[in-house]
Amino acid sequence: MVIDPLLILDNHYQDLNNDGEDIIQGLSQTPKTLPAKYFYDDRGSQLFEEICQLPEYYPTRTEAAILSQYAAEIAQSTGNCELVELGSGSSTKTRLLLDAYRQISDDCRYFPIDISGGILKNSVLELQQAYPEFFIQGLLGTYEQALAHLAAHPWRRSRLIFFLGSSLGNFTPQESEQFFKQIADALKPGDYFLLGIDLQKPKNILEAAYNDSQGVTAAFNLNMLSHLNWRFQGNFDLNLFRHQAIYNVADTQIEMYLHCQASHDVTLETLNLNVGFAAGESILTEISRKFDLVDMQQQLTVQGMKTLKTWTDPQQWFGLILCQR
Ligand code: AVJ
Repeated sequence: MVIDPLLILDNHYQDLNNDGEDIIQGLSQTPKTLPAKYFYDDRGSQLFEEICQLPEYYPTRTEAAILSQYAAEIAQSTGNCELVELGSGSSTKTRLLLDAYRQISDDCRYFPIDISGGILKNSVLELQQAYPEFFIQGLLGTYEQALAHLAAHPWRRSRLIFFLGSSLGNFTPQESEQFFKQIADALKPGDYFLLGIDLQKPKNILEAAYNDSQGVTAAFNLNMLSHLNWRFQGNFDLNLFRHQAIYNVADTQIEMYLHCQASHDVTLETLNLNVGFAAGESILTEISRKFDLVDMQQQLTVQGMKTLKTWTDPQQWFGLILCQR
């Protein structure tokens, strides 16, 4: 069976190419902010894959270790399911889950969702080769578009939505509440949600993970400006910005900044936007919240998703929560 590798969700290009309202908003604020989703053009997704291999960046390998130990138990707990992954990227860790589901089912479906078309298409083509018995199709779009699509396409059997890598950390508390509502809407009673979250830990470990010695995280952060340059005909000069990540202990979140080195103006032609930058001014490009496993279970319960089981590593650096609507 030949399956189109990608399904482009409604208005994907409109949302990403023509809109940019969120950029105008963020750059007109004081302090300036930019939405973290703009990290992920194809180059950004590539750089993120490199981050995942860094010695200082513990989340990916810690979560992968938990998954390799417990994937079979997760599959046993849910039984045969339609598998939907939000922000799948290269789907490397996903293989651990797909291997486990392949053991318990002979008609698996897997829908990875991502905003980077290049990486999504490549990973779907590879997975179709590796799992010929699966129906695999990438959904190209934002989380909002994907969850709206899923809510409009209920699956008669069970569905498991998974959201790994602590990508939830990019959302403010209000945004996560909204997001959990959208997840619940895309599930019917009895369906499952598997969430991977990075847990609170000492500041020095966290800051090292986001200020790596090889400068890959710095390149990833600066790449957001290149992305805006090509997507919106901008003229950000990457040499005028410096990367820094700090752990805000009070808010238990990493904050990634681009600090402006010299006063200058930037234009984004297709957004009709001209912005002044002062020397020493900074753009907040990302928050990466660090969570408490018990707290998170309570928040999920409030949204009607009850925890079935949690897993963590021996150091309790990362947690997985399986819940049911
Ligand atoms: C993909 C959002 C989970 O917050 O750790 C990695 C992104 N930023 N290094 C994270 C990121 C800097 C990552 N998430």
